[in-house]
Amino acid sequence: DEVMVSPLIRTTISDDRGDEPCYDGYPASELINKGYEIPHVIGLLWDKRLISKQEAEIIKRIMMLSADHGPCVSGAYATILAACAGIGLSQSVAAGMIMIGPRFGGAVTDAGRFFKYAVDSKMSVDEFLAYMKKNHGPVPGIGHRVKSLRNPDKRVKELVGYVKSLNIKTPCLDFALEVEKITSVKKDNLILNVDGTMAAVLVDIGFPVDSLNGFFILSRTIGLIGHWVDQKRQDSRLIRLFDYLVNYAAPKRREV
Ligand code: Q5B
Repeated sequence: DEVMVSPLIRTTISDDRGDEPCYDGYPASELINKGYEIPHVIGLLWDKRLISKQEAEIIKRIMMLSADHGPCVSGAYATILAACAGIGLSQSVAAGMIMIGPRFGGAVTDAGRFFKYAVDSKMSVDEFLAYMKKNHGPVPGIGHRVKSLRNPDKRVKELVGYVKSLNIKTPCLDFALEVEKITSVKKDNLILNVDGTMAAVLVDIGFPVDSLNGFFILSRTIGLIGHWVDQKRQDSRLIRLFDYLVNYAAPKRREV
């Protein structure tokens, strides 16, 4: 007798019940044999559409440019710290991943959301900045700890230059660049950063706002794995901060 069971979950992106997985209906083998690449898989699994060659090239460039930014940034540093404490690969990468948030790497979704909101509502840059200041605080996608007008971020210049060379409509990117013109005059490190640039470009090519942080998370995972393997290869020792790196502001030892 057949037993009716109501499904526990519903999926709309993939099916593994045949002899191979299908991503939004496309068999994995066909994708690899017909010249599709990782960005196409991202398009199918994150946005349920087979993206164009041009869109795939943009995504490939975004991923390559944001795969790593050295050992000093919050994510890589956390992974290195964990690796040196003898923690395994997945947990060390997770430690780095946990750092991806509103200040570091995880500003992509909100940058996309707010730039899109401004463009859709036909706000001027001044109106947008006033709105952000009143309602949300720092503008996601703007500002960098070390990059500035005097020390430009080549990744950003490269991506903007490439996307602009394609002669496609880029309303969000254009708006974000106008925002940068105003904020960077106030303070020269308030530039359009890598999160903000990725966000604007990805919104312009139609990716859903909620998927946007995924692009940084996915790309930076490549770097985080690299940092873990690098420490392992070097048989690195446990890291313990030196006292002189800490401002001990607790009260001096006293009697009870
Ligand atoms: N102020 C990124 O700030 C940072 C402002 C602002 C208005 C803003 C800050 C910020 C938005 C989040 C964002 C992604 C925390 C950055 C990344 C990937 C990375 C990382 C790497 C990689 C840096 C000093 C003064 C204050 C603030 C004002 C700052 N940002 N005002 N809008 N957006 N941005 N994150 O230097 O008057 O003095 O109180 O939160 O987009 O993560 O390489 O490192 O690839 O790994 O620490 O590139 O900009 O300065 O926060 O002390 O602020 O500037 O209100 O004003 P800082 P803060 P005041 S890309």
